[in-house]
Amino acid sequence: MPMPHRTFAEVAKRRLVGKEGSDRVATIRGLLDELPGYRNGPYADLRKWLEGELEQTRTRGRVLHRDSLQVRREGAAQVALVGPPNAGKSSLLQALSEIQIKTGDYAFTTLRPVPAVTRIEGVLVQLVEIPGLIEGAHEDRGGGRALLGVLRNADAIVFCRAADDPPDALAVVRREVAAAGIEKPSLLALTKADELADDALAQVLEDACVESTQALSAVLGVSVLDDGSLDRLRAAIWRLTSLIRVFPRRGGVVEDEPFALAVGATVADVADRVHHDLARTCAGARLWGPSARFDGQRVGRDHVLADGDVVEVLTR
Ligand SMILES: Nc1nc2c(ncn2[C@@H]2O[C@H](COP(=O)(O)OP(=O)(O)OP(=O)(O)O)[C@@H](O)[C@H]2O)c(=O)[nH]1
Ligand SMILES: [Mg+2]
Repeated sequence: MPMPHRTFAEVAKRRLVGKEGSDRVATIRGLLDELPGYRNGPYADLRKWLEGELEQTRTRGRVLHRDSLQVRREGAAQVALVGPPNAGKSSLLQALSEIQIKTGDYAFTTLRPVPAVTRIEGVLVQLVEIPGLIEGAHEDRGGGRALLGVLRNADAIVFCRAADDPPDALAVVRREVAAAGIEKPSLLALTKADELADDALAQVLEDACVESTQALSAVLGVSVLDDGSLDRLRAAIWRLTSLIRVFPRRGGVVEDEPFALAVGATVADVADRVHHDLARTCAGARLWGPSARFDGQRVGRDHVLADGDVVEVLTR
């Protein structure tokens, strides 16, 4: 004698509460097995409902899986390289870091976000190449939702476009980023600058500055063959992060590795970086550098620091 269909429905709902993924799939399969095999009537309706649940659970699983391309953060900031296929993103990533990655003279060489760490101004910054943003990406074309998800997580964006490509080569990508509601500090790198003569490049730079008035903090030409241009790009990326470097001084010795702190950071924040306990006992600091009025100035714990300051924390 089968369980009355109303009871069955109650039992099924109760068993599914709080279950997700493979657990939910297994529970639904079990219920389907228990269900009497009538082709019509209330049991058939229950079967249809359970089969629908099964399909939905599987889709949710796939979406969850595809949306989790997330790149593990490293370093003080994460900066995304975004641009049309073949813009030279991988080449830049490689030139700015130590990784070996595939570059190619054809579109879509890179298929997944690729992270690499670079040292800028003595601080480690993570760069991530976001490949393959195509028209309709914000509606998940080409797996765009997951890629945009990675971008959403970044602190800043370097838009890349080959200097000898038409200006609208980047338009699609910028539209998709905007349509996804992503706004970050950003700059435009006109790549492969070596492919153009100086005056042609100057013209492209000027045009790009005029066209992209919105939300670009810098436009610069770069070439992986020109170290000077890469240094300028590094400096511009650093400014995008809105971080300052503060060098701790201990026992009269300035450390090589600066702390990267948010603009507005105080002496107390430095103390906290050294050690949480130090944040409590910190009475102020001796200070050298841009925010000091003179070398070794005594300042309080609330003193706001500037990029390049050297700080020796004093305790009570
Ligand atoms: N002359 C010159 N060629 C470059 C420069 N940077 C990249 N290239 C060339 O441009 C082509 C594409 O470079 P990639 O770095 O693979 O471009 P990408 O944007 O990563 O491309 P996808 O991953 O396919 O989207 C390659 O043939 C590179 O050698 C540059 O500064 N100067
Ligand atoms: Mg690439």
